[in-house]
Amino acid sequence: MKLYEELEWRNSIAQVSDPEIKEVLNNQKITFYLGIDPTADSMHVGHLFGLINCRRLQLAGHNPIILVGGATGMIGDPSGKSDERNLLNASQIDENVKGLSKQILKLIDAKMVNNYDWTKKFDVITFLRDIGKYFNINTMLAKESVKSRLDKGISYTEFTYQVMQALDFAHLYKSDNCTVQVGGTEQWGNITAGLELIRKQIGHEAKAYGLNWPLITKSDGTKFGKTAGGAVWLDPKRTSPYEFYQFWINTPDNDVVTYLKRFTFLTKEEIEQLEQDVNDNPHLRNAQKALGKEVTTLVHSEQAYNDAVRISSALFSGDVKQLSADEIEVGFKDVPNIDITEDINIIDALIEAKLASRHKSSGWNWTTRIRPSPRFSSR
Ligand code: 383
Repeated sequence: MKLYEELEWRNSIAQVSDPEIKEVLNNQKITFYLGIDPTADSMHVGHLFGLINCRRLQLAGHNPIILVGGATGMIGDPSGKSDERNLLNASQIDENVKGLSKQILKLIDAKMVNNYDWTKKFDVITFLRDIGKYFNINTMLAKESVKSRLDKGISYTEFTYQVMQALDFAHLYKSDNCTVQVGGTEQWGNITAGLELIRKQIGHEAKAYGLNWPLITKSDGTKFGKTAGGAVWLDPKRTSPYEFYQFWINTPDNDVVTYLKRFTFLTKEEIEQLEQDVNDNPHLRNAQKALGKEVTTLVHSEQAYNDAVRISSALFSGDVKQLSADEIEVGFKDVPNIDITEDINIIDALIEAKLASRHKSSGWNWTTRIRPSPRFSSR
């Protein structure tokens, strides 16, 4: 399978700026980039999908650049956001750039750039005269990221974001002959702003392309990448490898095959085999186990994966004696718990931990209904 067909098979292409990109990706060697804003000091599983896609392009011979947005992070991308963002301060952004860069390099051997390096040189007059003139307000207003905010309001700061991202693409096109920008679907407006700027600055002979991958959806309609404990982060201090593993292991049967395609480097044959297994032996959860193994090993390590499996099966069988105190704490993090400071009877303890609820049945009799505690998945 050629690269483009493989990306399609892996449900990893939502739209492209020009069908010609298929020929470019399948038969040429190009430089492409993905941008990540330093809004936190860690990436989450949504970013992981992007980096895995970049890795697929790299394995097929293309040359990746990962841009960390030291400049754009100061502005705030309105794309996909219904509210104005709070501005982050410069030292926070510096910290975040460091955290992200370390994580990125662990996943992909890419050239890393920071758009602060070329954006900082602009003064207001140069920016408005040399760059602003290329942008048409009607086009800018028509971008989904702006249009969807017109009722609620959007600051001039966030409105300008698309110009900043466009500048980056034009800069990398010139400095590195970077001809493709990739990103999730909500980045379409920013990516096409860059394509337009390149055409206006360089001319119609300029060959540049945009590629979007789809937003990951879940069959039950809930948001991908969130658990009861919040977002699923790549930083083991935010989301332990055990929780990370549990997240993948708990993938519903309806989603597991597309996640295997999107998040692992298993081959088509291996995934088709697992798909067969979901149909024939769903109770064995072999596809979920393979998914948990591949992604946990990729992001953390084989050791972390082995530990996660051990914690999971100890908790499932109830044999917690074999776990260390730290492992028990990790395993019980999202389980209702209370601190017991003084004598408390078991019923009150269960109620306080929200494992049971008290309800009035009749007259003076209070009864306690015990709800089943959240299940651990052994697998
Ligand atoms: C900044 C400057 C550029 C090119 C891109 C950027 C960042 C971009 C953005 N991206 C998201 C982020 O940083 O905000 N404006 O969190 C996410 N990406 C990728 C992918 C995704 C997007 O980093 O869909 C998920 O991970 O595009 O939400 O010159």
